[in-house]
Amino acid sequence: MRGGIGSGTASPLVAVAGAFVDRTPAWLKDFAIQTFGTNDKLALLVGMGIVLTGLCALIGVLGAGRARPLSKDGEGVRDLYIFWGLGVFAAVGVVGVLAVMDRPNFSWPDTIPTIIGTLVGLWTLDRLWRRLAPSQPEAVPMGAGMASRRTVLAWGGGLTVVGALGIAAGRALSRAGEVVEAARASLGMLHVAHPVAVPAGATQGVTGQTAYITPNNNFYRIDTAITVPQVDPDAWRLRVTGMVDQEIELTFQDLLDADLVEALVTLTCVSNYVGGNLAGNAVWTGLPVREVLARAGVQEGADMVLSTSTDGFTAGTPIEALTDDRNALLAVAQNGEALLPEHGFPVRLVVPGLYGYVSATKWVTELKVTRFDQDEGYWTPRGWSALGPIKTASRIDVPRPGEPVGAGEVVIAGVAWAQHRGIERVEVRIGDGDWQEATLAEEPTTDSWRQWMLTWQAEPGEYAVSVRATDGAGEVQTEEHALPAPNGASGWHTVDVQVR
Ligand SMILES: Nc1nc2c(c(=O)[nH]1)N[C@H]1C(S)=C(S)[C@@H](COP(=O)(O)O)O[C@H]1N2
Ligand SMILES: [Mo]
Repeated sequence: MRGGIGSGTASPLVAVAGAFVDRTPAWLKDFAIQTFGTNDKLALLVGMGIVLTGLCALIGVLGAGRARPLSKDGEGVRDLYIFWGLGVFAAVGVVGVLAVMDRPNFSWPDTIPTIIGTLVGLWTLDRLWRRLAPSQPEAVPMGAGMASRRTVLAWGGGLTVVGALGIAAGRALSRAGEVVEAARASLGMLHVAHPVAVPAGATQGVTGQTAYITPNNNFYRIDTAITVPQVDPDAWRLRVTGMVDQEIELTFQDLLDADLVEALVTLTCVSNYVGGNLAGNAVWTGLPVREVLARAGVQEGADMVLSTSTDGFTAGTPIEALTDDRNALLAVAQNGEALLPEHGFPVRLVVPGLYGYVSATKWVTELKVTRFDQDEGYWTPRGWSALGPIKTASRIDVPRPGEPVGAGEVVIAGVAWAQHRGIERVEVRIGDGDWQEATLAEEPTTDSWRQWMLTWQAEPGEYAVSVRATDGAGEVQTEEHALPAPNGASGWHTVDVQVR
């Protein structure tokens, strides 16, 4: 996968967006996720579109030499405008090439489309502008401007068609998406040594309460990838490198042939706000990471595994979380189905108890055994903590804020999580009343969230309803309010409920 031609990013737009994401500081990532949620990438592309349109307008104005000539020598001034117009266009092209070179797995052929596009654009603009710019401005006959405009439109239309054909040809040539679809579909029954069954008691079934298992197509998605990596499982390799007795390499088939285990694990994003929904629960099928690390032989002094994705993302995970008895998996399936491409097909990491940014590498291709004083994960130099244990959290799903309820019996319900420590108690406070203990659903494992509910005899009025959880170690969820950066939000989720 590494260094292979075509595994880099050839599209200048995608490359610039990717390079931008890589340089996003913590506060901006935070803002983007809070403002745009999972549409943050779309927002970025729209923003880029606006900037590009502005630049094109500038290039157009410059090239057409609309500004009043500064001297009698109109022709010279026009040449100057054309020079600057082409200059700005070339600069945009250079930025595109630099961004393509900045991308993971870069190889020189990736720059070809951007270079050709820029050269064709420069040549076309130059020809157009020279047609528009007659050498004797006063000798332009009436109506000549109209003819020129028609010419410009014809050229513009022609180029648009050529561009569209180019994109279509590119799509047809890259069959990656189809290969991945076929591979996902052909992944049959997995050989699972330790299956899990979800007990019925894990679900309380209150209307509006978060489902215990999150459907795959409804699972939150957070990553830095502008386009979803399409990784052919036949070409996929996992390399285990660094402080090991012997480097090893696994194929996808090696994984499928191993004794796979199933585990219920709730993933959570460090960017989740109090009450937010960047968390999801699934049954994951995979090979315990500790078995792979044992095969390679971890050397004395290592304290971190740096996992790397095809897209260049990395996560630094404390080695004990990957070698102790918890279900840290190289996962190949989510809720019994091959991973979706956006959730890491063919293989991703899932580690109970740690936020995704330090553990849940999707499209994972390398595990480097190393030390925290020698390596750091993707988000660490961008203002996020090197360590990311998940903070105890609880959320009120119903009643929803802004949806008044009738007086009488009202069910307050939600979920709480403290992965790998478990949830021991959930309490609810209504208005300035006492904390009341909620009823907990069954907890099949401490690694997943736990549903809770409380029935309330509500009288008309306005109430602030708060929730707090106590983890398996007896630690009460802190009231102290913290924003997501640098190591996760904290504070009690409070909802204003209106009873009529
Ligand atoms: N390759 C890659 N893996 C990644 C990320 C990423 O940006 N790139 N983001 C991580 C983060 S921040 C989270 S919270 C989880 C989210 O996993 P999901 O999108 O399957 O919910 O993936 C993790 N794995
Ligand atoms: Mo995340």
